[in-house]
Amino acid sequence: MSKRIVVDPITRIEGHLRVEVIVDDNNVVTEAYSSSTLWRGIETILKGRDPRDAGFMVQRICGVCTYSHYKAGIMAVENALGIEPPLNAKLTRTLMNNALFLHDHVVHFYHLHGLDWVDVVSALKADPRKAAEEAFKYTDSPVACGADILMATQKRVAEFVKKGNLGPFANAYWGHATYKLTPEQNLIAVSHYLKALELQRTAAQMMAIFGAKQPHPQSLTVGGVTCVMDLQDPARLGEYMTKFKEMADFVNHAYYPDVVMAGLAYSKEPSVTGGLGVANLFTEKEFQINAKDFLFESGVMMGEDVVNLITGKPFKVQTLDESKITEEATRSWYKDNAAYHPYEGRQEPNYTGFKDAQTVNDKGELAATKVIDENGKYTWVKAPRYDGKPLQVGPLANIVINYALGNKRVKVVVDKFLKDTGLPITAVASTLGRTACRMIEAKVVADNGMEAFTSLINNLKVDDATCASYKIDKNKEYKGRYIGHVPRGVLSHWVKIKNGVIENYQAVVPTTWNASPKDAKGVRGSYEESLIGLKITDLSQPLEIVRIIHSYDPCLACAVHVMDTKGNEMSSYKVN
Ligand code: NFE
Ligand code: MG
Repeated sequence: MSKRIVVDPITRIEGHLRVEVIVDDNNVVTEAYSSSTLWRGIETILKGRDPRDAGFMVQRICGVCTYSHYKAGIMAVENALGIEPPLNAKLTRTLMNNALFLHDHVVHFYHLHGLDWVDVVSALKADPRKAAEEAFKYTDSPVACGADILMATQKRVAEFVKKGNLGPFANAYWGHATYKLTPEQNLIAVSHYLKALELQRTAAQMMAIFGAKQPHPQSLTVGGVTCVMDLQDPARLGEYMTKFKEMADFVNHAYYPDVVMAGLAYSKEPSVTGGLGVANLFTEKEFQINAKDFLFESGVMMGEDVVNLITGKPFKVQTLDESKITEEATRSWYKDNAAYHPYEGRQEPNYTGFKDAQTVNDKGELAATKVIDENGKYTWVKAPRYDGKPLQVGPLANIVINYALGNKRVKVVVDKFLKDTGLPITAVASTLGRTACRMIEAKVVADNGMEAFTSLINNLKVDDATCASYKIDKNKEYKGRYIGHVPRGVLSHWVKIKNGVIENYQAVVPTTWNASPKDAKGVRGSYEESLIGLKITDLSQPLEIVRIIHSYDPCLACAVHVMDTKGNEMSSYKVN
């Protein structure tokens, strides 16, 4: 008899996500549903507004990647109006993007996803002296890993446990059979968890140097940037440099070695060596570092080419044809099911809810509940498709495609990681690979992000332009878009302007691609696809599901452009 497991909500993400899976008699997942249960509709709010305000409004889509949407909103309008911002503005935007990526990826690995890999309670059994030695196996200059710091870390965790309340570490699956780190390795990672909390402040300050504040910076404007005084102030520039180095040092001496350590320990754990998900990958150009170069290039790679790449056969990377992007809503809570190009996109809500079911709860009692209707609509996330096919976006897609393109800055880090872990290139096509690629992406930014800074300093000596001038002709119609790579993958914003105001605005967001429901043909999105074939050790502790979903760094606020305060079902899991 098949059983259904509901994980709702998935915590340590942004927004609200519910995952339901059907498992067979061997506890192997045979079907999966990814559902977002919240909606706000920012795209609708933008209609009729002044396009110069789009950036400010769309950055409210999300409290995490506020800068991504802000920049996307500004650049979509620039693209529509045919504006080319000056180089100083482009490079300043890159410096702010450095802050965002270094912040976001560190927070994801340590504070959101880390506890899927790290058993905090096991760290209590560690010998701090041995742990201090162990840390040197993965880097010659460990961060926050002296025996004294590790002892203090252990004491802090022990105090939580003594109080019978694990504080930030409560309600997890401690002791789960699929945790693979030794107590000493767990202690190292817990110490980095605490250190990374401090560094969140550093990264936020780094963004605020040019952005005035964080979250929701406010120094970008259509045509350029307004932080002119900061660009002329050596003290502000020096402060940026110091904070960048602090973040980069943490990436190189904590994040990198910790992922190597996890890669070695988890290389045979089936719940992370599978789960590639949708094998068609998509990434976009981002991080302009001088007049012509970007840290990352763009491309689309279909599944067979990804397989060919990792098995050493000839492969191709396609150039994006943006006319092939659509979003459809056959299985999403919207009225119009058809697949529309984003310029024509629409989002009139049609909430049909969940269906009634009987459930056995964790006490073995039968109870009435609601579950996803296998034949109906089940999420606020739309289904983006490329030429009718689902794509996976995010660090895995970005690193694999840039590796395939021979991007030297990426290749050097990937090759080092494979050498340090002894993992084969095929290991990239997995949950472990997705987590490693995010770290690799952060390291590429940490190792090269200051090039934009140097270019900016040099350019400021000969050019003081920070903003292009432009005119909006009320009698003309405009359309334009931004397509770029943000921490969770490819983000695109599409705008049509008529009579001087926004006529239609659509955001197609990374989490929308990855958390996509099935489409009209029944083809799954990447979260769902990653779960198929997964064996769950203990149905009452579905850590493997959470680990796979977290590896995408879900942001449902972005995916459905929403926020909500009530009406959320808070059950942790149910089995029937
Ligand atoms: Ni809300 Fe976002 C990023 C965007 S995610 S975090 O990165 O755009 O789908
Ligand atoms: Mg949208």
